[in-house]
Amino acid sequence: MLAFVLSAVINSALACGDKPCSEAACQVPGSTESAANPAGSTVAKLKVSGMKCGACAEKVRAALNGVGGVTATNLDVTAGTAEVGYDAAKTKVDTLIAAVDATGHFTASSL
Ligand SMILES: [Cu+2]
Repeated sequence: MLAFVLSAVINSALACGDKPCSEAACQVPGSTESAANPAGSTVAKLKVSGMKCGACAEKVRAALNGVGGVTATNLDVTAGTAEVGYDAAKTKVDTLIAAVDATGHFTASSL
């Protein structure tokens, strides 16, 4: 049973790696991640479409964290939202949205 669960998790990660996340293997429960936004950071609330599992969330997180000036990324797969802490002197909301859209699997808009 445990091996099956682990296998499902690994498969979901693979499904999210190369294909759109409509794959059946991707349909595992998502997780809500949480990290504190540092004092002084600006917080953008985004709607993120296409996330179906924790592995999707990790892809979105990696895309957002790749933007210079991003200090924290909190994703809620169930709600389809992201809260992104960033340094407003280094980046802006449009850049965050563009980074998510550039994944090709997910799309973001301002909430
Ligand atoms: Cu997924």
